[in-house]
Amino acid sequence: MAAKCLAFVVAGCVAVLAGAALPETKVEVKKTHICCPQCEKAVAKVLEKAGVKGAASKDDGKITFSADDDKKAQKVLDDLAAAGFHGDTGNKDLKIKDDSGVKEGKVTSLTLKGAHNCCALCNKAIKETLKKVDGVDSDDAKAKSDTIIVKGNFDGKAVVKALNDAGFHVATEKEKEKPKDK
Ligand SMILES: [Cu+2]
Repeated sequence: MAAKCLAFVVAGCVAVLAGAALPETKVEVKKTHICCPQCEKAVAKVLEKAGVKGAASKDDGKITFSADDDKKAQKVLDDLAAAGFHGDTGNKDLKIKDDSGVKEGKVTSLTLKGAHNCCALCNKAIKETLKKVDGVDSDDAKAKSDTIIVKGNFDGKAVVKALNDAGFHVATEKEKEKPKDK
């Protein structure tokens, strides 16, 4: 009986040690735009390419994954952003970067690239988001096209923020021309 108890304690210790020996960074990205199985698949592709385990769910708009360490986790977040997904990690250090390159101030036209827009539902969400921004008159967002030209008289930053808040990561044309370090 005593030996059996000891065995349990030892097994418990081994399990704890094994867990500690494999540090990993778990990330939960909330408020992303995941509206359909195609969106889920797009995220799964990014995670698979990065070599991390995780998933996206259209039910709660969350992307969850675990990486070996913070550095790797940040790289995955950068990859998700490059694929057009934006979201909130609730973490100041590990987050989807504010790298749109948009300038402060009013503009009459703004070309944005990189948004995840895989289907009519995505497109509808983008259009509805843009419509709500002060001074936006029109946009040419189309499903399956990642370029959006927004027209009107509006604050470019407000447009980018609205899209980010809706779960879409975008960048101004200039920013996208920079070579990506992969
Ligand atoms: Cu879609």
